[in-house]
Amino acid sequence: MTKNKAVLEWVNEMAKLCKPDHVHWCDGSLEEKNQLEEEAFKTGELIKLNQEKLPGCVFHRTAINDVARTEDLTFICTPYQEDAGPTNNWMTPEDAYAKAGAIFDGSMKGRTMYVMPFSMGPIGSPFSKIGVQLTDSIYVVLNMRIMTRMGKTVFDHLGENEDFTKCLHSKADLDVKRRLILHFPEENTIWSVGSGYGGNALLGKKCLSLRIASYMARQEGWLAEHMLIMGVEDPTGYIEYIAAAFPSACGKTNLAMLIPPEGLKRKGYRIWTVGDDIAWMRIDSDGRLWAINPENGFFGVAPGTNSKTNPNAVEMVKKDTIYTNVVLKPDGTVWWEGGDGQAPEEGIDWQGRPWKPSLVDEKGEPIKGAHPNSRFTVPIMNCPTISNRVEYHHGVPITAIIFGGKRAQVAPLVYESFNWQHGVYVGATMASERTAAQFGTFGEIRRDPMAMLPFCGYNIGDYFRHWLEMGKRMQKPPKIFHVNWFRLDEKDKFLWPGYGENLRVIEWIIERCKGNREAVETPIGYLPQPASLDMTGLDLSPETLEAVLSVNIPQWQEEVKSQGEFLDTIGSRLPVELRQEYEALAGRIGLQ
Ligand code: O2Y
Ligand code: MN
Repeated sequence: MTKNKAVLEWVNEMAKLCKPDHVHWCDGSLEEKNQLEEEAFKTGELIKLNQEKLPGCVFHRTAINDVARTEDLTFICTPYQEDAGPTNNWMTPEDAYAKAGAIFDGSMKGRTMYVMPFSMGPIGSPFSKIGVQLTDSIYVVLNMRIMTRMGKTVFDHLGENEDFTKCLHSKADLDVKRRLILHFPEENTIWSVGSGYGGNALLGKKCLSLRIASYMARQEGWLAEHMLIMGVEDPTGYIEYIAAAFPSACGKTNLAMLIPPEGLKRKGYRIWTVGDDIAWMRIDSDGRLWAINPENGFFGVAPGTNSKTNPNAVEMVKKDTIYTNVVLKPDGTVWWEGGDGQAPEEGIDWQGRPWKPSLVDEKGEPIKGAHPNSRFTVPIMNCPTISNRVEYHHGVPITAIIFGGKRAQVAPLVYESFNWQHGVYVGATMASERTAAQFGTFGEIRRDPMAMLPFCGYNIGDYFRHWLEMGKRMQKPPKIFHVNWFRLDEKDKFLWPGYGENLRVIEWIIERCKGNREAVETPIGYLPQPASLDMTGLDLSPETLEAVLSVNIPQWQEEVKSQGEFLDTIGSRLPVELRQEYEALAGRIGLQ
């Protein structure tokens, strides 16, 4: 399939280590997909779903100890710890290769090693990067086939070039004690062993497109970010594009596929989805920032996805979808908590056990049928709102960058930073409150700079420096905003209705970028005057709108103190400009 010497030598070397019975070079064809599915149906790795109701859909259950990314087992492997920085787990490359090598050794005996050439981004685009993943999991091959451009064309494009990311993956024995997700940015290499799921195993996603790509992006002068990209078509038919970073589990997929509320739909607004998770952004000759989505599919969370939260997602997962860890219904369809329709009277839960909605655990709590991190993997082309520019080699021009967190208090619905440097500070200090579903104390603040805390492949201080330098190189940088859809009132009720209504805020953001809307200057940035948000058709009292837009000074004094403590943890590579932004904010808020 390829004569590329570097590929052939590396595949040989890895095959010697993992000792598979067979090596299969993936061409990415439909016949190959069908064959692999048939094989996986026989072993039980996949279950064929009801093809009348869910054509082209299949179902998979992971091992019960393998249901999410494992940040504590994820490492950046560089000779010096300082280069991985204070926010990453670190190992020397020697230690990492030795530890993981011992687990990979013979891990594919009795199995087939699949060789998958893949492109992140349209094949041939100057934005795109090529990877080759080796894996012993058919489930992983079929997911990568959806999430990336995978197959022989990628090798044809690579030719003799040695510039590709070497991605080695084996499920091995799925023992969590023998699981490691290792990144070698200086060697353009990823080794992942002991997990068969999600971000741990689909190496084009978080491992390549964020951790390795963020390192490349710094070297090469671009940005690899944990951001959705969406086009907002205004009533004149003009489309502005925005990129938005939110920590995991903040509704990025829903926002990327938003359906305008009636009031704004009547005005003529439409949303076009470019991507829901990752943005690669470069400065073009027009001095603007242009973005592509390097992925080719969505790996979305099933629970909570329904016709109210995301009607487009409900539509797109009706065909050609891989479902993972949801409830299997007796009619060969699937269900999840927070999905459409009633829970089935009976079914099989994500662990393969008989399940019914009335089951409770020893504490009397309902037993969930679908795992909270259960997923659908679906081709981007299934999305009803897909942008016609997803295949454009230069992507889309970005007008605004939005940072957001899940904050019960403090952060108002929206504010605009004063300039690029202040915007970088806003992104660097953004935070979410931990929810009951996560590790740690409920309500505890987790700072998640640019939503990249688990994904930045190098020292976060250098990453902030890179953002500041990017701003200096752009003649027309995007404006930077912060949003918070999750503010609560004193009875713990959301002040803002969210979902489609968020377009009202996005409209204000875009109009601000065009210089068309008024704003109030506050110590934290520019906020909308309540009258400058279009509230047509939304029943929200003026008092509630005022509350969700309020800047509570005593709360902000505490917040700024906590931001300062976070900056102290970054160490000597924290850019002085961010310390200056802190001092300036502290002064404005009356802290000094
Ligand atoms: O749990 C996993 O392995 C998947 S995590 C994930 C998947 C799709 C998009 N974003 C994320 C994330 O954690 O940010
Ligand atoms: Mn994500």
